[in-house]
Amino acid sequence: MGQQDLSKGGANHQKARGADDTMTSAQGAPVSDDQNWLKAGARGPSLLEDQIAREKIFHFDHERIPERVVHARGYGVHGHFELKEAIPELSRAKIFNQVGKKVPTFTRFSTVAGNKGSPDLARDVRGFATKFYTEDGNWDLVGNNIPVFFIQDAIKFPDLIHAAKPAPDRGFPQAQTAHDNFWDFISLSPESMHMVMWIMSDRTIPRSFRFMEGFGVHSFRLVNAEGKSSYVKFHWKPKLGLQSVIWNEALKVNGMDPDFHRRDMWDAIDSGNFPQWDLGIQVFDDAFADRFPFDILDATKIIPEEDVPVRIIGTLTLDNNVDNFFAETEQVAFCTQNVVPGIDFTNDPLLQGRNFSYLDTQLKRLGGPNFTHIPINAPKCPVRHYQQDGHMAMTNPKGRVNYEPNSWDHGEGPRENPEAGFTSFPEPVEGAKLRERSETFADHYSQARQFFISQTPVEQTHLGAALTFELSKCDREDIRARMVGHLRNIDEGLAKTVADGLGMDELPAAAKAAREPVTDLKPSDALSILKNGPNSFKGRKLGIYVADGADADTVQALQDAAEAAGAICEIIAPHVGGATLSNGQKLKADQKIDGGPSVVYDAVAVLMNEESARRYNADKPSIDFVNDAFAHAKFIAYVPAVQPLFESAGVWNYRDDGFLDVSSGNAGQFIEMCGKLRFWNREDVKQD
Ligand code: HDE
Repeated sequence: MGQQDLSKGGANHQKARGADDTMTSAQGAPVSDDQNWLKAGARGPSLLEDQIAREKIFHFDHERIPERVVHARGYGVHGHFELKEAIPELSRAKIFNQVGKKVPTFTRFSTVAGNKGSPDLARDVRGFATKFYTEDGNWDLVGNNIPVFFIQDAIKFPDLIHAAKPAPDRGFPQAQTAHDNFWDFISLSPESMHMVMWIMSDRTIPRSFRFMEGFGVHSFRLVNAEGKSSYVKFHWKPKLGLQSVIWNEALKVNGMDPDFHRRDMWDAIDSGNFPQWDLGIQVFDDAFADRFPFDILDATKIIPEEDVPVRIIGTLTLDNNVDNFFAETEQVAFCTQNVVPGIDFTNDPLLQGRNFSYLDTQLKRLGGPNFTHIPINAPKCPVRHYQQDGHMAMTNPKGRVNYEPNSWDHGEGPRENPEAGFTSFPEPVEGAKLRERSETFADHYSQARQFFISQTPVEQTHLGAALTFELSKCDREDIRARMVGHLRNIDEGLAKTVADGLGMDELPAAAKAAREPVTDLKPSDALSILKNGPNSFKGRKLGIYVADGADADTVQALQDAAEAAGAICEIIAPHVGGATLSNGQKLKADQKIDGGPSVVYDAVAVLMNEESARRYNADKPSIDFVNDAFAHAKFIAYVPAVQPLFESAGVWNYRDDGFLDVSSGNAGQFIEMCGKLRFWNREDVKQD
């Protein structure tokens, strides 16, 4: 029998119970009293004899499992992958062989450095891991929202993570890289410089999981039925386009709603707005690899989309929230080694190390080798082997035979199958055993520069500000100087901005480059977020701050226009009970103003009569609502009556083209404006 669903009235212990819903112990014995421990006399000592109470407490005491050593904070959702273009000429993987084929999936998004309870909008890389339950077993594509990584060799991973996590003596800072240990390590690791550009860009403060890309990072292999191999890089492209928040906004969101990203995902799926990503592949051969100026085995490099276009072959739809966070999101065990016939590894030294680490870590985290028996990890295809026993074994095979070859099963038991089974691509390998980094991995600055020059001016400004902020949290001046020395090899202007921002008297010497950088790399539009925005307000959220006297038609028109654009609308009011509109109608609020600040919306509207605007013009949450929306370059709809409030917020005289007076039936025009997502011109304006 399954667990009782406590959401269906389990709390009312006094209600007379039918036989079906009687509470039981874990052993199934009916429980008569779940409120009182067995005692010797009503005021006497509790008795050890109480097997019911002891079992309950025992189980509670052991509820925790170790959190993931990285990517502890995460959020998982179910979905499916549908193939749009078959590629049998490239891969014999069954998931890629038939257009229209649907494969169930489970995707977990995560931050890297923070612990399980850390805020969602930490400046951090996001994990984007997908388990495909294919008919040939589970394929795990364990990627990030950034296509490169900090290090080139897995042996450095523990150092990187130790440096990024809280310092071991003081146990802080939590979920942030703005501290000495991180920048010390990074400034001593020139190979990290390309990744540094990505993590200091707005990629690490995504607006939502729904608006970010995913990347498999490494070069993998696709292998077809004839055994021919091609290299491949995997990409996830969000259908809703890319979007990030502003750093100041992220800091405030983390205080206001540490669950901002998981709530966004839950709400989207719960309301039927299923997020989708296209799966793209960049396919190339040895000839390309040989002429490419960087090593395709080096995970600190991308292959620009201009060099090898991304070919879309299918779509991931996330359409089902989990039933139980622990059972699914916590217990899911991704392993990079989980590939299926037709997909294979390359010699990328980072990938090779990961193939050990992920399996190894599940043993510690989930407590034994049988984690594949846990439903979220169990393949959805037949599983036949002679592995047995171990902690928590759920699916031991029946019968006498547990080895092979054997003469018991008359050839009917599981046997290896050279045709259908996984075969490693027979790449010829030779070489002396040595601990050495290939010379072809030595250029650390060229693609860092390419990333920087591919950004729009707004994005370049954000990147410079992020570096300045992070390094300003770094006490040791020699570390700051070492970092600026690296920046000089990437872009002199950026180095100067950061040096000025840190108040340095002079520019430190440029770092010594191990190899002369390739200087003529062209900008790549695919690397910019703003060049890949959606130009639509679909899937975004409008916050309408309504107080008494707001014009009912205007509120309705905005709600209708937002809905027509596929956006979500929330009403905020001084009281959660709502506000009385011009027509006397009481409009219920989704949020009270101090629980619904503008930072959690993509655009805002402020609608009230003049009396209300005067009443709230000294109200701090109301002022912050307007002021933050302005500071974060959001589009703002208003009516003339709000002047007293907007004056208090210091924005009335600064109304620019990102503001729209919506009192003349032009709500649709406002929602169209919002498709640009932010009014970036405002970032130059200084307020009083
Ligand atoms: Fe991971 N990584 N990683 N990583 N990683 C883990 O596995 C590791 C790397 C990534 O939602 C751990 O199950 C090593 C790159 C994601 O459950 C661990 C190296 C990329 C997740 C581990 C890397 C990733 C993890 C911790 C350097 C992007 C979360 C818990 C060689 C391509 C998966 C766990 C989830 C999790 C090791 C580098 C992505 C310890 C040794 C590069 C998305 O096994």
